[in-house]
Amino acid sequence: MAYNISEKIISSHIVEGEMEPQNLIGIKIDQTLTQDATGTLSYLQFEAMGVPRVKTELSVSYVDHNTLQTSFENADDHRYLQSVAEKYGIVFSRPGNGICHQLHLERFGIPGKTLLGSDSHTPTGGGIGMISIGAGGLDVALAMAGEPFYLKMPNIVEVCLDGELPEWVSAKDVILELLRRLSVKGGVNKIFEFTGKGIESLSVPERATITNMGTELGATTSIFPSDNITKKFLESEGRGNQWEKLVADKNAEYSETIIIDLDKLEPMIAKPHMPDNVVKVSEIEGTKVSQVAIGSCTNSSYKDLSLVAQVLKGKTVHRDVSLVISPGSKQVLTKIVEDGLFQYIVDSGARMLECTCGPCIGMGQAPQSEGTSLRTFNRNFKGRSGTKDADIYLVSPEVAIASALNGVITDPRKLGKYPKTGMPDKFYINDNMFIFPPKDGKNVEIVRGPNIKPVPRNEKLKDPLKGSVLLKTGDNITTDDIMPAGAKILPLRSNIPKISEYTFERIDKDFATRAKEKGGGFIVGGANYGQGSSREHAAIAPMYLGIRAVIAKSFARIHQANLVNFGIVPLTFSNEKDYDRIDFGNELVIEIGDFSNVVCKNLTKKESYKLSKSLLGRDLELLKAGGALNYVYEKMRR
Ligand code: MIC
Ligand code: SF4
Repeated sequence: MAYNISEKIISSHIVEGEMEPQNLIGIKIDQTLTQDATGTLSYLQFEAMGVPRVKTELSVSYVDHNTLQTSFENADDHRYLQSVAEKYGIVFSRPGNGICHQLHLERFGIPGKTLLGSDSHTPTGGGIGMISIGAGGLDVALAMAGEPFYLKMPNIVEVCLDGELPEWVSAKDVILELLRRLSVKGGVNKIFEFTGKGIESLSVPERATITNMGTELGATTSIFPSDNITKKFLESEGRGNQWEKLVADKNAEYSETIIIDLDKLEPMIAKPHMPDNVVKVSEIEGTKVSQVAIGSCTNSSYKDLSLVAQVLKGKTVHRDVSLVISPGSKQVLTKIVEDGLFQYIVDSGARMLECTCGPCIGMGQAPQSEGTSLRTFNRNFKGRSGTKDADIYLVSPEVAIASALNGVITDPRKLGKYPKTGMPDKFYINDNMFIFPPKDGKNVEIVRGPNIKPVPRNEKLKDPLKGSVLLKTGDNITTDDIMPAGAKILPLRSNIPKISEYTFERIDKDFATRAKEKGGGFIVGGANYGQGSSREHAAIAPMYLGIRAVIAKSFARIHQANLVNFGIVPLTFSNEKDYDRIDFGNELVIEIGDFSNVVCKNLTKKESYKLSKSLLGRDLELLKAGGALNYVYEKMRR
């Protein structure tokens, strides 16, 4: 049997089900990662499982999101995470060390392994040839407890990169082009596997830029082969012995093939407020810019920053632009210092930030009112930057830096000679910001700050479900819409009763109050409901407010799994036109039965609709139990 790369890794990790497209499969997880904003809940749930030590080959707990520390909560969370890591055998990455995905590539990613992370951009690891998938914190906790990870076997799509990227055009433009073609829904239940001559000119961090933003396509994950370029990267990290060749078999099959001719690609830009609102930079050149932000898990590698520094050499940032730069890791920062490149950045007037997510998650650097911010990040959802009326554009480092110098959106090809960039043969390696766990953590005491509250649980599924429509939304609602992030709300991630007050805050200020007054109810959504972040909070908070079901045209993968995990029933319309018939405030009764014939009676309008479920066998068990927590505790107790 000829296998592609994804099939090779999945078949060597499958523990349940058949590797047939759209089948439920369970796979063994070799490595996990968490970050602080989702990690606290993940570990609270892990603790409750009563497993003395993680059962994975490697689990890493990174602190990179909530580092602003405007009050005690974040620092308390960091302490909690550090103590949990020590107790249960998890590597702890201290704040300041870098962004989880960049660090994982540098220090821990291994071709051919599986990685599950409580962050939607975990597919960054596909750049080094891993099957790396984003999931809710509970699924990651289960993987740490040695349970398989369950998913629908995706269709494997080949993306063949022909030719070579022209100067001033880079990996970011490849993924923006894919987003332009396929949209933010285009990758649901798919794995994008990259092939072709074009991949030979892409270094591991460039590949990772592409797989990172496969998440914006809604993909399960994306992956590159493990070849000589991967080998060189691992060698530069002093990990050459962990390299293994991993390429698709000659006659491997794919569900479809997409071809991108790199030679013909131009600098691209995603306009406000969606990552798929992509046009050529040349089409909107000249728009005034007030902020440029370079960094995030998409574009903060040594390759990115060395380009930026060389362009900045001897120049000054435009007087009307604030340029902020956050390196992806301490290693990247050290390397640009060592090469003398840091000096060019500082001289230019750029503002250096710490090696964290920072502005990407709205932790500082909100743009000015009605500002225009160009960012090398992966998401430009309305309001995510912290300024509601700002326009956020997503670009490559090349476009970002050209625009920062000119004060207007600029096609970087106008800058002239392309600086020599590339990856070094050797990085300076200093793992002093990782704390490796002791052999035995039995006596470690877990430190819990006052803001850390137990994770609430749902009740068993009631049938029929009764209540009113508390909110009706359009298409592509993001988890940032459901549960916003930013410097004010993120510190409440470990406190569900408190954070739930902000549910849907940006769309409907009164949602939480109304939900409480009504004792819960339903949400009606459009297509791709819950796209974006993996935050479980977008499911737990509505659950805490009494939401019993979400009826939508379709769901994003991770959010649907999170809804099931917390016992909120995700239902879709059998006939999409029924979406138009249900209105805000309508009283509904939903008869679930055995899930084979779900009927929604609209008492207000005296009509009924047929609903479907795109759920798999195991999901139904979880829903009946009132969520995965109940189900798992029940199972473990038995
Ligand atoms: C994001 O980019 O939205 C985040 C913050 O990294 C999230 C996780 C979170 O909400 O904590 C993600 O992408 O999963
Ligand atoms: Fe951090 Fe932004 Fe990457 Fe999310 S997308 S992990 S917030 S850098």
